[in-house]
This record gives sequence, C-alpha cells and structure tokens, in this order.
Amino acid sequence: MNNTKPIYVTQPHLPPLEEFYPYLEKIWENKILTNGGPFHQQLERALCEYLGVEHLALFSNGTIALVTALQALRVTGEVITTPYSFVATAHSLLWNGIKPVFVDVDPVTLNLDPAKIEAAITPQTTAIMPVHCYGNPCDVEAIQKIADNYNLRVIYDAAHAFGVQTQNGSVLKYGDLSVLSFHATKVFNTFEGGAIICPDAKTKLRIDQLKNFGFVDELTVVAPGINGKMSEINAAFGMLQLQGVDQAIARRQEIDTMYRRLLKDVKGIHCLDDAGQEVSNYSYFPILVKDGYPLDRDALFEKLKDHLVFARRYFYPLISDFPMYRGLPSANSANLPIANRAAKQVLCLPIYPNLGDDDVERVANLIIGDD
Ligand code: T4K
Repeated sequence: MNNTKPIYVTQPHLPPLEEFYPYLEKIWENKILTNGGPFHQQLERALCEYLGVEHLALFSNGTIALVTALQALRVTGEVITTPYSFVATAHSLLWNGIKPVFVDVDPVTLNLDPAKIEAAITPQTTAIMPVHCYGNPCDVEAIQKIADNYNLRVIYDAAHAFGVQTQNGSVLKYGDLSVLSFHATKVFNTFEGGAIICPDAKTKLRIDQLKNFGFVDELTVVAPGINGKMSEINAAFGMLQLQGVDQAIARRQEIDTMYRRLLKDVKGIHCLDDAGQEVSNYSYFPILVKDGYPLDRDALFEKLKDHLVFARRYFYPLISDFPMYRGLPSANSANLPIANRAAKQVLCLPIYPNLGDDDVERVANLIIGDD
C-alpha cells in the first residue's frame, strides 16, 4: 500500500519534451510572443480544419472566452443556464451583470432539460447558456426551437466538447456561439487556453477586437474589450498537441470500454451513458452511486482516496449552492430535484491517455470491493 502510486482524476497528455524545442526556437527567432502571431494564426486555421468549423477565435482560457462571448452578442438581463456545471459557466454571467436563471437537468444526460426551459422565460430573458456536460451533446434541436420561438440567443459552454460530433457534424456549430476550454485538464490542452466558435467572419472580427481591448487599429478603440489573447507559446504547444490528439482520444475510449465492462454487474453503480452522439471524446468517466450500492457516494470517494485514487465529484456542490447564487429564486433545491440528486450521486473516475490497464483494474476493483 505504501508503494502504491497515486492516481488522479486526470493527467495532461504531453508529447516528448524535445519535440517542443523546434517550436520554441521559432519563437526565439522571430521574437513575436503574443498579439495574434504566426502560431496563433496557424492554430486557429488548424483547429477549424480539425473540428470541422468555419471560424474560431483563440483565447487565453475558457472563462474569458465565455465572458467575451456574452459581450460579443450584447447579452443582458436574464440568461437561462444549468446549475450542474463548473462554476465558471455562471460566473461568466455575473461578470457581465447578467442574472443567471437555473433550470433543472435531464435525468439521463444531466444536460439542461429543454422541457423545463419555457417555464423559466420572462420578459428579461435574452439568452440560454447550456453546457455539453462531460462532452455529451445537449438536445440542441429542442433548445434551438425554443430560442427561435422566443427570439433568444444560445451560447453553448462547450468546454468539455472538443471534437464531439452529432449526426450532423461538429456539435460546436449549434447555437449562436460555442466556447471551448483548452485547460490542462481537458482532452486537448494548451496549458491554459480556450476558443469561441462563431458562424461568420463579421462576428469573429468583433470577438477578435473584444479580446484585444477593443482595438480596431492603432488609434481606434470601439468597445471596452479585455485582454483575452492566447500567447504564442500556448498556440505553438497547441500545434504540437493536435498531432497526438486522435491517439489520446482513442486511448480514452479503451479506458471507457474497460470501466464499463468491469463495472457492469456492480449493483448500485451506474455508468453514465452517452447522449447518442456520432463521435465522443471520452473526456470524463462519470458514475452514479445509487441505492443498492453498499456505500454512499461520499463514502466511496473517501475509500478511493484512502487507496490513493483521487476521483472527483464533478459537479458537486451545484453552482446554485455557492454563496453568490443561492439567494436566487431559481437556486431553490425544490426547483432543481434532478440536478440535486445527481450532485449527491456522481463520481468522476480517473481517465486519461497515460492511465494503464492495471490502473483501471485497480480503480474498478476498489469499487467492486475486491481490494
Ligand atoms: N465551463 C466548464 C463546463 C468547465 O468545466 C470549465 C473548466 C470552464 C468552463 C472554464 O474553462 P477554463 O477557464 O478553465 O479554461 C478543473 C479545471 O481547473 C477547470 O478548467 C475545469 N473546467 C474543471 C472541470 O476542472 P479543478 O479545481 O478540479 O482542477 P484541479 O487543479 O483540482 O485538477 C484536477 C486534477 O488534474 C488534479 O488532481 C491533478 C490533475 N492536474 C491538474 C492540473 C491543473 C494535473 O495533473 N496537472 C495540472 O496542471 O478544476
């Protein structure tokens, strides 16, 4: 036990260090470190091609990209969103002076439930901000229908959805804008990073201005923009990472399959199904610890921790339970029964490309009880 190595929920995928040296040499040669340099431009083009989208603006991280996406569409008033996400989703609304209105999630996908959206719309509602949680697509068609009926904007928090495709191609093409995160813990990482996917060149131009203080040219500032630019070092790293991302996702898929096989007969353990998408990215491996399992979720979490397996309770607590949100009428737990139940049951198991088969077995055996 003392020699057992710790296993974390994730670990970034890194190429051999020497493969990064030539990229660094280029940066040292041309001395362009940021402000839309050559690697920034290359990575925007390469990601458009890889993801199958037309226009993409890189950012320093996903949170600033979310804040800017709301600015780009001039969203105000109230925005309908999910309580079952990372806190950055709702924080991006508060940073824009927007009131989040929490709506419950679907019991199968744990994504925003379209059937519950209409009842939360008021004259102040201007947009919907759903999350493709764990990379499983939302019911994008149903959400668009509601948005069209009520003339609302849709901004997807697609932080988990890198490379995910529905039957109609990239899930990132839905809604008015989609936002990716390239944080160290994500399927594709640039250390820190993010992007907004947008439908046309005009919107991209506005987003590019907003992420660069609102500058149009040396003398003209058209908006109170922010500094959201990705640096050349992050962009160069992204170019290198992109070469290995398919292999990394393929290994994640093997791990996903292995967990499902090993855990399929464990009473009270439910491996979350995908949402029927065409292409998944296997970014997380969430299980629900239900009645019938001998331990509750927190006891299993602690047991794994005692054995140096650091699973995570994504997403507990719910965003709506944090102090800056819990006073909102929509944060009341009676309004969010499904999200509350999921938050009490969920545990995300370790999944990352360098996780060995023996590690997966070790985690599964602890859950099965054969430890
Ligand atoms: N929207 C959604 C739906 C999101 O999930 C996120 C981010 C965002 C928006 C915002 O995007 P960014 O602004 O972050 O680009 C992590 C991440 O910090 C966060 O990016 C992510 N979601 C969230 C789901 O998870 P923590 O607090 O769990 O991270 P941390 O530091 O505890 O890392 C988890 C494990 O990963 C560690 O136990 C070890 C491993 N790790 C982590 C880092 C940072 C490494 O091995 N190396 C590392 O560099 O939030």
